[in-house]
Formats: sequence, structure tokens, C-alpha cells
Amino acid sequence: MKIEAITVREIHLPLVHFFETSFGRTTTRKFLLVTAHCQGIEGWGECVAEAHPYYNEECLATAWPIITGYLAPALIGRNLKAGREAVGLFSRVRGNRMAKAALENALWAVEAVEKNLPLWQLVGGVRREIECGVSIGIQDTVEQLLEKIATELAAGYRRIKVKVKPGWDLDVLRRIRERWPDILLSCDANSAYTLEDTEHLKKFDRFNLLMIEQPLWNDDFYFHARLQKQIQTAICLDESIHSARDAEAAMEVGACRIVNIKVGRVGGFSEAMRVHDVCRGKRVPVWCGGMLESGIGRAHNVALSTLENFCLPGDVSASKRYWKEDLIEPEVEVSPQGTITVPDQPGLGYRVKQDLIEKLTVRQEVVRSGS
Ligand code: OSB
Ligand code: MG
Repeated sequence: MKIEAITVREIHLPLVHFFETSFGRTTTRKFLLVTAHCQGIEGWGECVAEAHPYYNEECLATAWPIITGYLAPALIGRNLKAGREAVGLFSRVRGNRMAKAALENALWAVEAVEKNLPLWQLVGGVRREIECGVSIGIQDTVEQLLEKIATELAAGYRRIKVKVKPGWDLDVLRRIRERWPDILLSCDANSAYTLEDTEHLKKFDRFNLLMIEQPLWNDDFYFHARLQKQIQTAICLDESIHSARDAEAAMEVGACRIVNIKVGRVGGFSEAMRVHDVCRGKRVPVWCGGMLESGIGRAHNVALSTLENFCLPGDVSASKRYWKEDLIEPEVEVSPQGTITVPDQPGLGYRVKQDLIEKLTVRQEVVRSGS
């Protein structure tokens, strides 16, 4: 693939329903899309950094200049054989993994078209169908949350994850378990607790949770290991795993028994596959996390979820849970059995709605040689 130009766009897409975590509420998802133009083939990638640096350090205001000023220029004019070669070309730039992932993943999509393979096969997937769960944000009342859970269970979803924070946790989990004693249930704290909450966190063990996601600091493994020794519920790490090396260290110290893999958080498909592999080697199950992606990021998540060790239902769910109209066609749909059928077309596997994307674009920059 000869990379001739890269288009970067900022998109604003209103959510069907607000999404609230321990760090705040989102009503309109603002994100970047990148397009790699390679001799007639266009590959799309989504930068999952949010509008504000609350989930992690990246946000739109950092990803834009990193992509246009450093990462895209490192690719322009190159003739690559594979998307993974982007890793070496980006290695001088520290961190900024979500920005890197957007571009690397766009190149994987180009490679898939060139090789006439569906993306899931190119990344080494083994499943034709992936299992879906949902992540349900903090609501205004517990009754509203219970109603949402009832809707998602009726739609077939196989695992319910709820967001928790101090003041929205034990009572909420108790009410859920009273109504549904046996469903696969987990919770995600997005770093809302500290070790001083250990006695409180022990009480989560009553609810037979599949896992508690990132209870402590976003950059920690060591104290998660200390907590894991004191609670029965499996800890799953999200925020603090940026690489395969992080995953290895976290597992070695006993910080988690499950790993959430987000392709943006770890810097792209290459690193996501390495995280997957080290976890498989230690027999630690993984699942695919979500960042409220549009169809483009969602299509990448579907492909990633086909790898062998993605053996728990992920946060990859139907387009219509998020958007009135998604940016791809067909939209991502979930069967009444709570599964997504993986598309078989070469490349991304979905058609990108260029017209809609242009309408939703609030700013755009094209990086090409000499620019
Ligand atoms: O911690 O998994 C998270 C959304 C934004 C930021 C962080 C997280 C999430 C989700 C949503 O839980 C998952 C999704 O439905 O895309
Ligand atoms: Mg999480």
C-alpha cells in the first residue's frame, strides 16, 4: 500500500441516551475519523479519544495535532506491505495510543482490501459469531436502571455491566440481584475507589459478580494486586493496561484475573493481538471493551473479538443502542441470542456512509506530501 494522503475529521454524533460513568456524563460523542488514501483504496479508522481527558490522558485536543503533526506525516509517501509496519514508524512518539490506533487500524483495513480478506481473518480470528454484553451507565434513578437492564436482557444480551461509584453501588447491585439472581453481571468503577474502600469493596462479593472492572487508580497494578488478595470477585483491568508488557506485569503480580482489551487504549491491532496472546499464555480470559464507538470503530471491535481468547461477552453491542443512524451500512445488529454475526466481505466488512460523514464533519484536514 502506497500511502498518498490521510484525511482527519472531527465528528459530533448525538447519543440516543446519555452515558454516565464515575467521571462524567456524555450526551454527544465527539471523536476523530481518519481515512488512509492508498492508490484508490480507502481505509478508515476511528480515534476513540473523548472530548475531555477524563477516561485517560488523551482527548480531541491532543489527538488532532499528534495525528496531523507527527503520525500522519510518518506514513505519507511510504509503501508498506502491512498495517503492522505503522508500529515501527510511530515508535518515536511516546504514548498517544488512541491517536496511533486510529491510523494503524485504518491501514489494517487497507491491507484487508488488498489481500481480499475480511478484516477478522486478517487479524487471525477464529469465530464467525461474537457474544455480546452491554455496558449501562449511571442513571438518574435505580428504577430507570432496572428498566434498562430488563430491555437489554429481553434483546438477548448475555452479560450486563453497570457503572458504579461511591453512592451508586451496593444498593444498586442488591436491587439488580433481587430481580435477576442468576444473570451474568459485572460492574465497572472507572477508578472511583481507593484502598481505603477495601472493607466496602469486600461487600461486592455478596453479589456473585463476574468481575469488578478497574476499581482503583487508572495507572495502578500494584495496589490492585493487594486488593485482589482481599476480595473474592475477580478484578478486571481496563485503564491501566496499555500494552502486552503491562498485561504481563499485571498478571504476574496478581492484579487481575480478567483483562479488558480496547484496541484504542493499547495503540492498535498489533498491540491488541499481543495483549491477547500474553493473556492466553497465562490462561487469563479477555473480552473486548468499548468506547462508545461509531460503526467504524465498532467494525474494528467486531473483528478483534473473533480472536480465540475473547471468551467472555464484550461491550460490543448494536449500533442502535447508541445512534439514530450509524456511519456504516448495514449497521451492527445483535441477534435475539445476543450475538453479532461477523461480516464476510473483504476489508472492514461494512460500507462506510461517506455522505453522512461529510455532513457530520465539523473540521477536516488532509495531510499529504509537502503539506
Ligand atoms: O470503562 O469501559 C469503559 C465508555 C467510555 C469510556 C470508558 C468505558 C466506556 C464503557 C462503554 O463502558 C462501553 C460501550 O458501550 O462502548
Ligand atoms: Mg472500563
